[in-house]
Amino acid sequence: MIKGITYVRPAATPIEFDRLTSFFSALGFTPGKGWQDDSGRGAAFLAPLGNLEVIEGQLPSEAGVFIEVTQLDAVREAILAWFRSCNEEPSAHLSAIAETGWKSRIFTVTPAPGHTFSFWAWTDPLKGKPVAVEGDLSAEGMRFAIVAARWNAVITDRLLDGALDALLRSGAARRHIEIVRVPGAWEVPAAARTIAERVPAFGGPGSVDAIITLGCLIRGETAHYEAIYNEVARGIGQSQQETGIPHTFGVLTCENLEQALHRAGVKAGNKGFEAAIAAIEMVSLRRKLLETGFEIGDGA
Ligand code: DLZ
Repeated sequence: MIKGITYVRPAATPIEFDRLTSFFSALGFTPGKGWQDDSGRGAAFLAPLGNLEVIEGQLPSEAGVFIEVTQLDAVREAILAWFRSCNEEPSAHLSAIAETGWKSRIFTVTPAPGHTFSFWAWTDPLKGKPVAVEGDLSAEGMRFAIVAARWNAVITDRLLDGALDALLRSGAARRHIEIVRVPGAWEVPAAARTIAERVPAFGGPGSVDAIITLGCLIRGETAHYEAIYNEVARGIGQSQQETGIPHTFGVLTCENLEQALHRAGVKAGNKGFEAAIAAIEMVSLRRKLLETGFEIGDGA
């Protein structure tokens, strides 16, 4: 199961480390989980998407790292401001913006010797499509509850692991994630509903922004499988609709254990991870939709 790409930049000295971390912090990257031990230290900067691209032919620039952004001019301005804050003349280290051959614009910057990065943006990022309001994938400052069934724990533990991985790597703080275990999928809706009704709007403390529900029902091993499944889905949906708190659905319904293992990340995607990412997106989307003064076409 491929989960993500980490591109490591070795900093030759502590000064170079501080310089590069200051540079990326100034550009608005979501900070990831850093580390420090006897062998050294690391600082992580998260991006919502990553991919590994193999190119035959000429590279678009000498930089080994291409960072896609949505507002190229604003990013370049932020880099200029960063150089100014270091009392340095940027011109030797920062190229002008140029057109590429793939309907985009690009510039290259070398914030420290030997560390060159290209920033680029599509000229028409929507490619003619209408602007949509969408949630972002940063979980910083968000609070979550994960309600996970214990029944079929070999599966639900993996779903829980995937959900935690997604939340923590997207910037959520561990202290902002409440994990609730219930006996089986049947109990998931009641626990989710209790948590959802704790929000201040319902007069209770301990509010969360979203609830991630996890469970695993296996047809071959579950009497009244359809009846249980329908009731679990209905209960979770009803809790979401009646409280307004986003609930994401990570309750697997599988024919057999092998299928459940596949959906829990043994071969491909982990549905717990997906449910957590959906929760982050829905919290962000909900905040945007509730914002006053949003104008259709704003698209920010
Ligand atoms: C009883 C039962 C059965 C047969 N199968 C499952 C299952 O596949 N997945 C699951 O999460 N829970 C199962 N349960 C337990 C019920 O969900 C519930 O916990 C018990 O009936 C107690 O109310």
